[in-house]
Amino acid sequence: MNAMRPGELRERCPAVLAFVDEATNLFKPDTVIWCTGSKAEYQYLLRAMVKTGTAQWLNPELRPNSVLVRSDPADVARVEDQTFICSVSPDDAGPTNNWSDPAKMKANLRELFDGAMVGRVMYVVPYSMGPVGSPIARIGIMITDSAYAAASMHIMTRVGDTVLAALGTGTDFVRGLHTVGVPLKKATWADEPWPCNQTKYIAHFPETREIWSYGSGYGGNALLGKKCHSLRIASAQARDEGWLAEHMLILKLTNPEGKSKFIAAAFPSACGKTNLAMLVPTIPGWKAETIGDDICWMKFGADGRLYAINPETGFFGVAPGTSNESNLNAMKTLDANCIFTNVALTEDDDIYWEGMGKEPPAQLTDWLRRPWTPSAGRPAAHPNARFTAPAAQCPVIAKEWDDPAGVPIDAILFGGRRASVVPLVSEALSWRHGTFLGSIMASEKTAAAAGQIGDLRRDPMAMLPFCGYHMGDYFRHWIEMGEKGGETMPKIFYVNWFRKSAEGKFLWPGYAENSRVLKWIFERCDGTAEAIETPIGKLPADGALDLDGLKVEPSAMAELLKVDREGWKAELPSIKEHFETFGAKLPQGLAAELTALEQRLG
Ligand code: GTP
Ligand code: SPV
Ligand code: MN
Repeated sequence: MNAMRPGELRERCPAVLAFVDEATNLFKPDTVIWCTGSKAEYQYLLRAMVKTGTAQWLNPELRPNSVLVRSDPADVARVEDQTFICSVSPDDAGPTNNWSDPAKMKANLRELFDGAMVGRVMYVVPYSMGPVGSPIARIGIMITDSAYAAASMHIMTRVGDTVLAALGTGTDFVRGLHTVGVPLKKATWADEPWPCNQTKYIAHFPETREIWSYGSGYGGNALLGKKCHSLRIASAQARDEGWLAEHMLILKLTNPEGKSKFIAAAFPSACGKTNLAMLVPTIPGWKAETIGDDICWMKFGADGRLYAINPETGFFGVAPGTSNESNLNAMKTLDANCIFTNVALTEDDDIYWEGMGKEPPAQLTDWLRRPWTPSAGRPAAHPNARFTAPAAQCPVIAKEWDDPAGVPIDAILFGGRRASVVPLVSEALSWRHGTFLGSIMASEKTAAAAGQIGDLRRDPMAMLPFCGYHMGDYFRHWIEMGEKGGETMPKIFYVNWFRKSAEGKFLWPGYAENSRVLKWIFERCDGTAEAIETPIGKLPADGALDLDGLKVEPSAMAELLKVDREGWKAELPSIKEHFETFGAKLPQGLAAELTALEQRLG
C-alpha cells in the first residue's frame, strides 16, 4: 500500500493524465474511475456487472466468488477480418494482416468514439504485462467502458497503483482505447446485459504503440493487454529492440534426479497450450509445472541465453473439453474467484460444458439463456466458451512464474492440428531449420476465431493472427535472433498431438501422455536421448521414446513416427505457394531450407 492521497499518484504521471484527458474529451463518459487494483475494486466491478445483468453469481457454496457471463451471440470470438495493423506503410503490415492507413483509421474511429461513452463509466486501467519493474515487463494504460473488460484485466494482468508508481513521469506505455460502442440514451439510461456494436474494429498502430478497439466486449478484442498489446504491439517492439514476443505457453519440467528445464511451445488458438502448460506427467518421477499458458516474452540475459516471462497473471482458457481427466490442474484452478463466459448453467447455479467429463445434467440453461436438455441436439456451452482464472490459483504453478528475471528457455516447440503428414515429434536440424518448421506450421481451423471450422491454414509460429508487422520481416527477425544467440539458443522441436487414423480417430492419446514426448525433448537437450536423422529432422530412435505402460498399438506408433516422404513431397507446392505470399521479404535462409528439404526428400 502506498500512503498517498487518492489522486496524488496519478498527478505524478503527466503523460497518463494527458492521455486520460484526451480520452475523456472524446468518449464523453458520465464518470471516470481510475482502477487502483484493489481487491475491493474487483468486487465492485463484479457487482456492477451483476447489476446490469452482464453477470450472475454462481452458487457460493459450489463456486465461491465466481460469476457467469453470457455475451451477445454475435460477440463470441476474436474478429480477425476486422483486426487491422495500421502501420504508415502497408508494406510494414504485410500480406497476412489487414492494413489500413493510420490517419484514415483514426479519423474513422474518432467519429465512432465521439460520445461513445455517454451515460457510461470510463475505467482507466493502468496495467503491467510482466512483474512490475522486471526488465522484460511493459506498461499499458487501457481506457474502457466495459466492467467485464476491467474485471478481466484485474485477473489477467497486474493492475493499478503499483504500475503508476513504476511509470512516474515516464511516457513509454502502450495507449489503449476500448469502447463497446453503445452510448446510453438519455431518455432512459437503460443498458443491455452485453452491450456491443455490429460495427467492430480492432485497430493497432505499431509505430505509436496504440490500440483502438471498437464494438466488441469479448476476449482478445477487449482485454487489450492480451493479444493486442502482448503480441501485436509487442512483436513490433520486439523486432525493434531485439527480443521475442510469442504465442507460447511456458512450462518447467523436472526429471526424477531433480534437474529442471524450461520449455516454451507455440500452438495455434485452441490447439492445446493450456492443456500442455498444466499437464500431469504419466511417467513416474517426472514433474511438470506451469509458468504461463498463452504468451511468452523472451529476452537475452547477461549470459547470452534467452530468458522468458509470462506477461500475464491469469488464464483465459477454452472451457469445453476441460475435465478432471483432460486437465485436472485447470479444473482445480477454477474452484473459486473465476469469471466464466458463455458456458452453460446448472439448476444449482454451477457451470457445465461439453467434455466436462460427466454426464450432462437432465436440465441446463444454455449459453443463450434457453432451457436445454441432452436431447437438444446442440451444445449447451459455446465452443469458444472460456474461463478467466487467476494463475496463482493453479496447483502446479511454478515458483519461478512471476520471477522478474524470467526463466532460461531450453527448448521451443511448434505444433498444430495435423491429421496427417506431420509426425508426433521431430527435432529441428538447426535454429534456422527450426525457424523453417515454425514458418510452415499449419493447423485445422478452430472455434477461437470466427469462420469455417476445419479448414487447413498455415499459421506460422501460431502468430498469423497476432504478428503486428510483416511476417517476412518476422521470419528474418527469428533467423537473426538465432545468429545472435548462436550455440546458446534453445533447441527447436515440431510436435503433432492430432495425427488421425484412416478411420478418423486420434492415433495418439495426447494430454498427460504428451509427457512422454516432453521427456524425450528434455533428454535431447541434455544429450542423453537417441535420435535418428531423417530428411524432415531428427526423430526418436527405436526405444528412445518412453512408452512404458502406454496402450498404443505398435502399428499406430509406427504411423505416428513415420517419415511420410510422399506426404511431404505432395505438400511442397503448398509450402512454395505459402512462401510466395511473402514476396521479396521471404528471408533467403528460409528459401534455402525449402530447397534443402526438397533435396533431402529426393
Ligand atoms: P487458446 O487459449 O485459444 O490459445 O487455446 P490453447 O492453445 O490454450 O488450447 P487448449 O489447451 O485450451 O486446448 C484446446 C482444445 O484442444 C481442447 O478442446 C482440448 O481438449 C484439445 N486438446 C488439448 N490437448 C490435446 C491433446 O493432446 N490431444 C487432443 N486430441 N486434444 C487436445
Ligand atoms: C486465442 O484465441 O489465442 C486466445 C483467446 O487466447 S483470445 O484472448 O480471445 O485471443
Ligand atoms: Mn491464445
